[in-house]
Amino acid sequence: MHYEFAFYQVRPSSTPSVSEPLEIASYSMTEDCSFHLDDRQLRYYYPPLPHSDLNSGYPDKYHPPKAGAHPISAAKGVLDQKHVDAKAELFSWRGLITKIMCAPLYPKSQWELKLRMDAESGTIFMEEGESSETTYENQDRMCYWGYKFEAISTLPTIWDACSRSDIEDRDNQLVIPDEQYCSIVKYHIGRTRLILAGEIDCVWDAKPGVTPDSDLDGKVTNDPASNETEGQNEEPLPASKRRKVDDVHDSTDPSPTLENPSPHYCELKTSKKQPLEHVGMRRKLLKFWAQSYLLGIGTIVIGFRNDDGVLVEIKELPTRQIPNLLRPYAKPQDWTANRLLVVLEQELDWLKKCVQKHPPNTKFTLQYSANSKLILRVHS
Ligand code: UBG
Ligand code: MG
Ligand code: MG
Repeated sequence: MHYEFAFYQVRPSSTPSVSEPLEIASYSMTEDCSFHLDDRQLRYYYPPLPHSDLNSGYPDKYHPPKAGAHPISAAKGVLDQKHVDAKAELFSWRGLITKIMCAPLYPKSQWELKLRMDAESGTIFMEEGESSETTYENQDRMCYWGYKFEAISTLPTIWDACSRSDIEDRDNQLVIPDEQYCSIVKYHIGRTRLILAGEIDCVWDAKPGVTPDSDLDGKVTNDPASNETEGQNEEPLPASKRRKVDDVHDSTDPSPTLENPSPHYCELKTSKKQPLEHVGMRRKLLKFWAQSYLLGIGTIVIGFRNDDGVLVEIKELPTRQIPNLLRPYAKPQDWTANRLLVVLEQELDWLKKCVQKHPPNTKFTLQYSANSKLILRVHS
């Protein structure tokens, strides 16, 4: 038995209401893939040297990722250990919601996710399914370029508390992508209450509540309990507090507060530089936007590179400016940020409705395979 969701059947609708993603917990993963309920892996943005060569250190100083796809129970475990009793209808990795939301942008991609509704809480947990990731030429080196950009664009603590070598030796340090700092946020998109977990590359300025402590080997710490903000943001927000997709000068948008660090976070990306007239460039920027928007990340820094992996330009962009940046170049058939949010709202409604028709703990796979529709398969 299966259900289908076709993108051409998405009903025209106004952009759904989306509340501000509120961080309810954060944690760190170390190279040995163990989880720590603190901010030890939080990094701080500091621009790299212009014209840096992203090949530097490859492969000698590279420890390729070995963690594999993470089960969503890992993020749920963090909430349990921190005694955060947050409720949601859907609990997933941010990257998987990015996949669902951006599926219409990539009609040739193929992926599979696994879903299951927990009997006790009624929450639908979603995680990676069987991977059918195709490899492409030079993939390992190009992935390294992305990780290397992260290594040379960040510091272990705020600039003031860094040693000269922390700053000047960034190009010589090991590149270890399994070292990660992650944030777990709670909010609603349209009618769906979500908890999403995802990796945060760095903080743009500083994380509220975190202060550098020189006794801790240059690392910073944070009291995990200070993140436990259960109970906030449960109800849909009034119109005046809702997030706007593309209003750069939106005076109603809440400014960063001590309680919520998400707008201080920063996503680092690398990309070949192409003009915005190029459909591939517009599509890529929209995906960068979606990935960051879904965790409430305030800034995206793009390291544009040439074909040889040498940085040619560094662009620092507030996440919410990206839809405005793309607008003058959009063709009538282009997917826009607003349309992707409309699709996502309806996809989430459809998923909930289908899953709730079956007893808890029924297993589902959600498949996308180059046919402009999602297929939800029910397994007995
Ligand atoms: P996303 O999708 O928003 O991506 C955020 C960041 O996670 C990326 O940064 C990458 O640094 C990393 N990441 C995402 N997908 C992969 C991937 N396929 N392989 C390696 N890194 C990835 N995560 C790991 O930390 N280590 C792994 O070895 C790893 N292996 C994976 C293998 C497979 C087959 C799949 C499907 C996923 C794998 N992941 C791995 C991803 C995790 O399952 C998990 O999704 C992620 O760690 C955190 O979730 P999100 O932040 O939601 O992920 O976008 O700048 O390139 P950037
Ligand atoms: Mg990353
Ligand atoms: Mg990144």
